[in-house]
Amino acid sequence: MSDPIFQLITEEEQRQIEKIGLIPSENHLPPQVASVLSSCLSSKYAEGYAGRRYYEGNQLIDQIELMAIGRLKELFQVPYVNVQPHSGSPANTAVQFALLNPGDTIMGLSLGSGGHLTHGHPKVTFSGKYFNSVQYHVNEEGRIDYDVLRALTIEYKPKLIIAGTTSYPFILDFAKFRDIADEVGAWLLADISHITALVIGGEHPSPVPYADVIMSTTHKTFRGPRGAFILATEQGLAKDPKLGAQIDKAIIPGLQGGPHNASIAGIAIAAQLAARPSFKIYAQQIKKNSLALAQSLIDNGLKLVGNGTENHLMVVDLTPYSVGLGTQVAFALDIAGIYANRNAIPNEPSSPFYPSGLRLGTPLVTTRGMKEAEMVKIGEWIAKVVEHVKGETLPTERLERRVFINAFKENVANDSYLQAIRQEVKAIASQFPLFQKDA
Ligand code: DSN
Repeated sequence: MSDPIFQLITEEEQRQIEKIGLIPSENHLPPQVASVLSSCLSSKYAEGYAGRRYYEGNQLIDQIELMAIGRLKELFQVPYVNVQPHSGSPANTAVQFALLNPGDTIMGLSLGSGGHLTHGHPKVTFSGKYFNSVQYHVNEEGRIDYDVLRALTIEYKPKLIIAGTTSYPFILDFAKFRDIADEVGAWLLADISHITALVIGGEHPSPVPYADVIMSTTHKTFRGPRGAFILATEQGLAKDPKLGAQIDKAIIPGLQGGPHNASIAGIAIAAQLAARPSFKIYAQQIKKNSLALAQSLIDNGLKLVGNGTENHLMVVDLTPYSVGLGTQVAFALDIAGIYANRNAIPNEPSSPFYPSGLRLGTPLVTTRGMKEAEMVKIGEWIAKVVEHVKGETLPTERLERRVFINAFKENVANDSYLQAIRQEVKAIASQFPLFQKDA
């Protein structure tokens, strides 16, 4: 009897085909990248770096890793690349390990303002526990206030400033970040994980002229395998010529063991695809789709944090209906065939676990080949689902919340209104392959 794992994978593929994915940090893999992930490269240990491994038999693995490095150097025009981080959090952690000593001050955007846990979340992460973390926040309009950031920088004199986001719908002004970091001689790390394709495609300003170090996951808009890379720029290396060696050492032996060779081969392939003219068109379409989806949501009566988007994502503010409605809306949308994620809004009046927002992004649907017409329709479906569940107010008593959410989930699981939308969604979604050639 075949292992039920294979049946579950088949069902998951069908789920992805029939539904519409709007999680801004996800993407569908190009077949060329997918094909190397299950290759013999996974069988090989290669601790160390090309030409200086701790295991024999790595002559070809060396060539693959060097090709990945060379392609990324060419793509971003940077002098140093490391492709070994297993994912984004280890990459961010390695940069901090390379640049800082325990107790040094770091500044990153708070999670509640759209930042990332590893950018110094004060309570639950390595970065918040081992360093003196001072977080900056967005203002009432949901935007980074660079004057406040400058004042905080001058007051706390961080050794590292991180410019990076996970649910921030606006352009990051890397030139301003550089100028502010220079006030106190701080390192500037740009975490471009979410916007990598936009940067490559010219749809978002590049941090290369400004940041000292840049990192990105490779499985989001970059459209590669799960993994990450770290880049050091000319100005970073000018500040400290040993910067690259420090980052290498922070990855191994500092933090990780053997590299994931199959992922590194996938990164090399993704980098080559990203250098093609069609990748620029893909990046443009991500943004066109994002603008079209945002407009459709607004036209259908929904409120967006900051009233719109300048990149691939947007956050719906559900507080006009009730505080803490994000979980109910995200769950009901999934029943209706649209998967997204609940998300905190700036100055969240509820909690990160039961937030009042919904984060939506267009990389997945763009890769499938969907365009503005589909975005208009998706916006209408989302508005209908919100309207349908907007009365499902989260209890204010903490202890009652879990019971309420469980009962809500049970009630809507077979809701006929949501099921009807699901059939409409399925009819459209099934017309688009997961990876549209040249999308
Ligand atoms: N988990 C990623 C995201 O969804 O944005 C960030 O690491």
